[in-house]
Amino acid sequence: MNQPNQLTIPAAPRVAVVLPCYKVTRHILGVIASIGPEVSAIFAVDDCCPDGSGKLVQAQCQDPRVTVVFHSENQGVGGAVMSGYRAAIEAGCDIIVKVDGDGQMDPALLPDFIAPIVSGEADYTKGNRFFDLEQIGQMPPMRLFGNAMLSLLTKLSSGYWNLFDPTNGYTAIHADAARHLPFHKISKRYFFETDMLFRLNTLHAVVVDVPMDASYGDEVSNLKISKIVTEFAFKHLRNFGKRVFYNYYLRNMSLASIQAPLGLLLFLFGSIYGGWHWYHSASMGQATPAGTVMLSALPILMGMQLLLAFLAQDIASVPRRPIHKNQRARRREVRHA
Ligand SMILES: Nc1nc2c(ncn2[C@@H]2O[C@H](COP(=O)(O)OP(=O)(O)OP(=O)(O)O)[C@@H](O)[C@H]2O)c(=O)[nH]1
Ligand SMILES: [Mg+2]
Repeated sequence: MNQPNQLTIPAAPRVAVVLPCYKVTRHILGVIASIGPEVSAIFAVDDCCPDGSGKLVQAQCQDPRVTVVFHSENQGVGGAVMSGYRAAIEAGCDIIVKVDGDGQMDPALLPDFIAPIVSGEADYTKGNRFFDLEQIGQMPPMRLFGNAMLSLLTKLSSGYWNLFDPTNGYTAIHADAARHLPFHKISKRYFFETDMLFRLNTLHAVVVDVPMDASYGDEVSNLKISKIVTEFAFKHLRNFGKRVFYNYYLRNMSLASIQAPLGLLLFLFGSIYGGWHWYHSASMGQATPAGTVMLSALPILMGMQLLLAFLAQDIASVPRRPIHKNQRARRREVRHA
């Protein structure tokens, strides 16, 4: 029988949980109590909570894994998560999972989020509530529609065409990827999860969806869709522009770098030229000359084809090689040492 070589047995990764806490006094102790032994450190980040969630944890939680981090001013969920990431990186943790402090995320699912990172398949994992068709049927139609639209926008702005449910906040990240994130630039409030995806794409990190159950209980959502719609649209557009510039002009040039501007130009020219002539001929009651029709139809068709070709190339360039050094690479390093 083969004796296992001691050096080739991977050291268990140190897993940390970050708990953003804001008005969660009713849930936080229960959430901490249900975090399993696979986790070695817990960072509860009190986001200047008016109800004293952090003080409550310090006073009533005996779990030795818990550290409470306090914010002197409220920063929003993103700000709280990033403080947690910093603390976990400083403590030498390998994988950092974010679980909400309000009890909406079941810590029993933690292993599902960690596994793809440990096996070297992903740098970042996030929940996706849209795998189970039975469950999708039970969701409110408006929520389904809103999520589909948001997902499409996020695919364009983040470059992760393989992901769905972009605002899902149940996530895990490898510390090697977290270390390279520009924390000061990431949106701290509702756009946080989406902006994270854009930032991860600029690092070429691999992101994988983890199927999970949706639970719509009696929680009152703080998200006012009407208020954030214009803000989201603007931020998506900005991220899309940045991403195209970084990926297709600044860091790399490819056929797509020509397809996008040429396609856009032809499409716009054909539409405006054709539209104007159409309006003119219609109001004069004349037939448009065949040459004018050709001059507008051809650029529209060519432009569309070029834009589709650009999208096809963009979809094909979703990052597939993890950036973190996985356990296998570490093992090789140990063996060569
Ligand atoms: N609302 C809010 N939550 C914060 C803030 N800072 C940290 N959090 C924490 O971030 C997590 C997510 O916030 P929620 O308001 O529950 O957001 P959500 O779960 O996406 O939305 P809901 O469906 O309304 O629960 C919770 O654990 C909060 O405690 C903040 O400034 N405002
Ligand atoms: Mg919540």
